[in-house]
Amino acid sequence: MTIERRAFDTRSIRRDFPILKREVHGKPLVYLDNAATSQKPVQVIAEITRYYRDTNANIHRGVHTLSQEATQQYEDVREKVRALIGGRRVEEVVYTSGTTMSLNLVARGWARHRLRAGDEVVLTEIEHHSNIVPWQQLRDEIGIVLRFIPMLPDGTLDMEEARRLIGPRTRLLSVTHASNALGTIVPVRELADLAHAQGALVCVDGAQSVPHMPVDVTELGADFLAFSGHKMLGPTGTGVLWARHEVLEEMEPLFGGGDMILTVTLEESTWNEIPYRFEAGTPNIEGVIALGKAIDYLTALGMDQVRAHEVELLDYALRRLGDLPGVTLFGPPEVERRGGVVSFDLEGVHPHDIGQVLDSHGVAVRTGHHCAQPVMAALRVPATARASFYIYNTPDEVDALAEAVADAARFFGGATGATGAAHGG
Ligand code: C6P
Repeated sequence: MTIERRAFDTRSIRRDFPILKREVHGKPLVYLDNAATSQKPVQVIAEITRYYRDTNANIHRGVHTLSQEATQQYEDVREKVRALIGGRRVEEVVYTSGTTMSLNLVARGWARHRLRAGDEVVLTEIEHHSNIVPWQQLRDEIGIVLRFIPMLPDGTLDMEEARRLIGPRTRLLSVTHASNALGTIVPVRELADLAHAQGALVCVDGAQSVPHMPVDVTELGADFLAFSGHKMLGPTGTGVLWARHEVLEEMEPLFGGGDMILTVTLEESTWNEIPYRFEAGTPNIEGVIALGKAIDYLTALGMDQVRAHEVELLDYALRRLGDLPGVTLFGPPEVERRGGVVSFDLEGVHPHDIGQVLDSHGVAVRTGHHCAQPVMAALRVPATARASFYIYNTPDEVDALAEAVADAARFFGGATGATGAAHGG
């Protein structure tokens, strides 16, 4: 695949990430656990310090200069988020603590008040737990019905079943844009068109897409979009729920307290405007402001370039790992249909043991069920090993991964006679 490089220079990018200079077990760190959380550039780290040294104050509360400056800096980030995801209005951006909270806000703030017993919410088998559990909780509370679009053996969705499942009783489709466990990129627009044709709304879990590729809420057909700041160079404890203005107006606040009210008497309260009515209490001010720097960083690179870089690494990693005897690769074989995630298994070796051998090589990957147990059940494996890429990863690091996996195969004595790679499982 030919990739036109604009200003994408991995070597200079790496210089912005101090942690990449450290060693693990005497080996250079090869950080391939980016789907769990990304590393942070100096621009983001410095912004947190700058905020506390120069600005620190509570927001929306004071006429004094520090409070006004903090408020301005915090509010300016809403516009950056809006521009990143192509939202129409800045008030459509609600700050949360991360994708999990954003999805819970959709379930509790919107669905709990809008849906009734028998109404259907359509999910998929490849969701992260945070897009399953809140819906199960709501099902148990108000009697909604959950339908799951099944996964095919290659990790893509059964679109024929999707067409059957999305019907007149469907009130919401809530679906991941990119699977954290397999990398599968879901054809959200196609599903959204099916859902909208039935009058249902569409919620997109963008935790694994917004950090890695261009995402436009209008092109996606999303009514809600949830994502986390910490997976896109920003601090932990930051996240976003974007929703169409009209939909946010239909939502009830989840938490009551300071900042989310207009008036309070001893008898009753009225709510502030959107988005403030969903942001009760003192928020993660420095986190949001530093998230702004993370968005600046990604925007300067260009999300199309970020995606192109990851596709290049993914393509190389699939070939390198696929050439190793005993390795099974999960997820769709075509790079166009997956994000920068490689989930794999090594015959005869438990993923946890793979993780430990890799760690001894300085290679950080995640092993386990990746908070996607239904995916593991569909694959009929207890766990997988997962390497996931980002802007600072290099082909040399893919080589280090492949060599460490080959070492794990040697160390545990399995896999030697096994043949090549298979997709699916
Ligand atoms: N996945 C992973 O290692 P939070 O934890 O709220 O920032 O994000 C939750 C979440 C929701 N949806 C998807 C698709 C995700 O990948 C995640 C987080 C991490 O895969 C941690 S479990």
